[in-house]
Amino acid sequence: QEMRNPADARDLVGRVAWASDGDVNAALDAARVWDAPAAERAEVLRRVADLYEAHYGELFALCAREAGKMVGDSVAELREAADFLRYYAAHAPDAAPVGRFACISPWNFPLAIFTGQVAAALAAGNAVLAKPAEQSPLIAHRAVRLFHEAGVPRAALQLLPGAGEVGAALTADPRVDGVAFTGGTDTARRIRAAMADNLAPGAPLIAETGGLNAMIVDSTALPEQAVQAIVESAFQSAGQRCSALRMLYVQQDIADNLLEMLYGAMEELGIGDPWLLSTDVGPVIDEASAKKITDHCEKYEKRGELLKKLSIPEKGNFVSPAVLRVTGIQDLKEEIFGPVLHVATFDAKEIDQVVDDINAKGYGLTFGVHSRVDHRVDRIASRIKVGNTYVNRNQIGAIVGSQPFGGEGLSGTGPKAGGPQYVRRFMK
Ligand code: UN1
Repeated sequence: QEMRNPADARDLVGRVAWASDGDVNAALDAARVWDAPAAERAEVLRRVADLYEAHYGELFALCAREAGKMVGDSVAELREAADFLRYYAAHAPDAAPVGRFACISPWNFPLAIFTGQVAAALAAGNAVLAKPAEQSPLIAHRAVRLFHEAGVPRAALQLLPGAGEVGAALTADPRVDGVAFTGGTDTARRIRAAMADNLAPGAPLIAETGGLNAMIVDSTALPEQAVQAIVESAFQSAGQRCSALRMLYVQQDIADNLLEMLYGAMEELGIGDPWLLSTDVGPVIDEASAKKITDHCEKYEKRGELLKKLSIPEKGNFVSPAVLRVTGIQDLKEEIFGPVLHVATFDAKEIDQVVDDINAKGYGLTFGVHSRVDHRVDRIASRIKVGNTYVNRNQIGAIVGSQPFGGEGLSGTGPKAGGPQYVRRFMK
């Protein structure tokens, strides 16, 4: 299978052979838990972090060429991956591991989340079967080579690149003892069902899934700060983060001014080749994704509810960052994984109702609030049901160790990644 650059299909990044059923079977037979002492495992994981940092140029290039990541995002990606390695190394327990762990990771953080799952499972001494997203196997392959170079035994970490079939084969095989998964809520449900049918009762599933993340901006918010936070939360990484802002509520008294300022800020975004330092918004991951996002926006445009759209390069999987008008979060049927922001206004008296509407969707990943009234912030934050609440800042880019990341409800099982409970879930 050829892997091509999402910004420019002429750029052939590399080739990958998918794992067959026979490969999955052989890997499960060969898998052995990593029975080195905890201190030694921790030492090796810290060495992986050092190797990642030493190979930064190559990893940035793979992030850009295989996953369409702009330079700032690639730097954050490597930073987070190294942080996960060192943080979980610091939590490596002298206790029995669960056993064979399947780690199924997404393309939107092809190094960071891939590394986070694998590092936690290895810190606890598990045998890992790593299945990266089919859109980003080359980065995962380079990462696994660096794990092995640092001293992780080959039988403790095996790479199984492939599409859904490989994940399905792993999660339905009784030789697997636990699963870590980041991706869509529907896939998580299928994994849970397959595990219930085939794995030992009590096999852990650690799932981090989607969200319909909202932000509330009230009339006391500092507009310049709110606008910067909105632009970053909705459009950075081309909106391809499960933490990204999808649904903005602006108090109607300030809406006209705030939205005018937002459209002006959007005009300043550089959209294009992620390898250029001038680029703020790169392509989306593939054609199928671009089509789904574009179709969604066209539906709103036909109804006269497209408020703002930017122009984009003609070639490559680019979609226009856009702002769409809705009456509220109840209008959103599903997570649109791209640079698309839905906006509604609210009257000051309705603020509790807005929070109830957000909670009623059943997701619970990130939430943002901009206000200079402390008691209002406290009331909203205490009523909203999400994993991560951000006040007067953007709502993406959780920092390992200080901002454990993860949701509740339809957004995930916990424990939070980059938090003190995470590695425990990989222990028996
Ligand atoms: C995801 O997009 O799959 O805080 C979750 C953040 C990241 C999100 C990761 N840790 O933006």
